[in-house]
Amino acid sequence: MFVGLVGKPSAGKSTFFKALTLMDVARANYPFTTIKPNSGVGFVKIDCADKELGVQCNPREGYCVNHKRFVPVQVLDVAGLVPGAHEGKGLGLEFLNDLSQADALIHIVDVSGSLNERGEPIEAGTYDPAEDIRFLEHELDMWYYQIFQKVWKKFSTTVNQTKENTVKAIAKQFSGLKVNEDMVKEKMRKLNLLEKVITSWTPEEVKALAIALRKETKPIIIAANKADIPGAYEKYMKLKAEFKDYIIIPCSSECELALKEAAKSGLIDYTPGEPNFKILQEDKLSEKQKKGLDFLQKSVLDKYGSSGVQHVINGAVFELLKYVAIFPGGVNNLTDSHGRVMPDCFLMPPGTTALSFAFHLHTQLGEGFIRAINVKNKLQMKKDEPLHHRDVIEIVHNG
Ligand SMILES: Nc1nc2c(ncn2[C@@H]2O[C@H](COP(=O)(O)OP(=O)(O)O)[C@@H](O)[C@H]2O)c(=O)[nH]1
Ligand SMILES: [Mg+2]
Repeated sequence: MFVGLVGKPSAGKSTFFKALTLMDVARANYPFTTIKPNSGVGFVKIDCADKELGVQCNPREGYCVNHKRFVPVQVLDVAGLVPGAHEGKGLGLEFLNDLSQADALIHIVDVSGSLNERGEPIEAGTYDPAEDIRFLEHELDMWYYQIFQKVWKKFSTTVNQTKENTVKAIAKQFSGLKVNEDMVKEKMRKLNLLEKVITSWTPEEVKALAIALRKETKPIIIAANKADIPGAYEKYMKLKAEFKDYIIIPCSSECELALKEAAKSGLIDYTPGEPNFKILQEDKLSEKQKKGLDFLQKSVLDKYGSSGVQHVINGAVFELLKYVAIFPGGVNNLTDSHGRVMPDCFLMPPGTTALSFAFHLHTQLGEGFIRAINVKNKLQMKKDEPLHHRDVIEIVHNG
């Protein structure tokens, strides 16, 4: 799974990315396998299941503090998108194509209203951030439509001639955008296209399908960033009232970054997503640093409950995508062959069953599946039973 950061220039994408992916190497385990400079690893935060089982886990990837487990998620920082991006404005098409395989998008919005739609500074508070939400969605919709349009004539003719199943053919053709058969079928049904010969679809019908599939495959959560700036709170509240169906979370990337950096250098003790931090080395802080920390506590943490960055990534994975975190484990043994206690935690899509989880762990576990056991209550599970968030699952298998 990977999550893309989008937004206009200077909205704070790179600051958010840095705040999210900055790692306290003393704490986190993660193999550094960065392929691109703008791709990194952030962490979702969950209540670790180790507490209920009376153990202290030892994660192979990520970390666990006070039974709060931080599970890795791949994140991509995409360069700024401006109106007209889908037509190639500001290298927009290149940047959009980087997002093809993303499962969800975090839209970083400058909620203080100090930038115009191209990301240029203007008088603070004079820009309505609602405009950004509208224009970005339009660019994403048009990007999909254009990908469809480009191939449609040739593609639909071929499908018609070869009498290929339309749903299957569309899913295959656009699988690079994470489109699958179930989605295509559902959207075609809603648009009354299931019975219609593909070569007779109108451009409006092709467009409607492209947009419906965009919404499904690139869902968006809004990070109302720069919430620390005076006047931002009121703008955030207004945005929330206007976009009731959206998940909008106030955040200050700058605050999160400052706290993580202070924690990394040992000045404070701070766990991401918490409403407080503790000063560890008072004598090493300058007056300016003390004032800065005090400002962050009062104008961000006390006001919003946290810096919001952790809340945003958790929101993307658990609220927007409705993923569940699953721990493999044994009723009689929670330790792997290297002595690690509950080493793994997997983020799985909604609808994951005991059997599909077994296949995810290893083909052999899926093929040799006998039964699954819920380790928390020791009850046996049916193979097609859906798993729940924070379940600990033992797979009993042959071979
Ligand atoms: N006050 C404030 N400034 C921020 C915040 N996040 C980013 N910025 C500032 O906004 C400017 C643009 O940030 P950057 O991350 O480079 O934006 P990008 O172009 O979207 O990647 C920089 O000067 C940041 O320091 C925030 O949460 N609060
Ligand atoms: Mg940037």
